[in-house]
Amino acid sequence: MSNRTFTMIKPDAMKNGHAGAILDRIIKEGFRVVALKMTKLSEEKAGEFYAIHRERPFFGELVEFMSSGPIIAAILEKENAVSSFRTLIGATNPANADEGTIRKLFATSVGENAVHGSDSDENAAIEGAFFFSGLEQI
Ligand code: RTP
Ligand code: MG
Repeated sequence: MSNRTFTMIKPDAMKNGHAGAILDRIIKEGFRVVALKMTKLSEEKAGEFYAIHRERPFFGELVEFMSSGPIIAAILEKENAVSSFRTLIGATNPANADEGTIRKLFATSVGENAVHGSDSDENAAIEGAFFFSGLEQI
């Protein structure tokens, strides 16, 4: 099992001023920041990142939302990083997220849900490499 995952602080959380609190929480939960940057996705890049969802009814909205403003992308390290981070962020729909999870605290809706977390070790590696070169991973 790999010890790395990939996350994004999504445009809603950036716009609502939650980026600092989210990063603080992630670090306090024991994740080490391996790489981090603020950037803005074009529609094309957002579509490429979420290509797995291109047949889903929400794909257009997702691409529009994810390219609507700046994001923070980061690679994180911790034991069982992928599952541990998904527990920390909570369910996709904040209405179903456990108390105290990042999405419960900071998400707006099922579409605008504050953070991304990789769903497998394989995708964590692919998604990390989408944003960061090897030299940028400390
Ligand atoms: P993520 O990939 O962003 O960490 O979220 P997730 O695994 O919890 O959820 P996933 O099924 O992978 O969906 C990716 C993102 O698409 C948006 N979404 N909108 N309107 C909708 O019903 C709907 N469903 C999903 C969300 O932004 C979700 O995080
Ligand atoms: Mg997902």
